[in-house]
Amino acid sequence: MKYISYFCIMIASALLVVLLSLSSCSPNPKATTSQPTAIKDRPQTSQQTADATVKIRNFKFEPANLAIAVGKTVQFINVDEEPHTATSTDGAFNSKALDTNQTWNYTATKPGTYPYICSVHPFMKGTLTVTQKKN
Ligand SMILES: [Cu+2]
Repeated sequence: MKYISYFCIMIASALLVVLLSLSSCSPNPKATTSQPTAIKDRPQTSQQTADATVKIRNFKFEPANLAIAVGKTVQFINVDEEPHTATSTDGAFNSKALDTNQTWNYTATKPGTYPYICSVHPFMKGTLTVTQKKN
């Protein structure tokens, strides 16, 4: 009887080891596939050199009015503790929520006047004016 119970324990522990090794294997591919997206998000913050910067500070866009030429890039940086966005009211651009010290670059594509708000705090207002390319 003792041998049989030992045998059972041996089999049970062997099964456990197999199960553990299987379960520890499966999260790994997920981790490696989720890594590239995490890395992809990061370079965007420092990748491009911006032509102008809008700081989001104390629930305000600084400067609130900015003009850039077509093809130029404006970088929004949130230095507040709160998340903020730069969201064009006519849908031309949307930074999505920026955490503290997170940046977002927008390259102007079309001349025009683009009022924008923070979608989290709609009282925050700014205007981006995109001018014709200088020849
Ligand atoms: Cu905000």
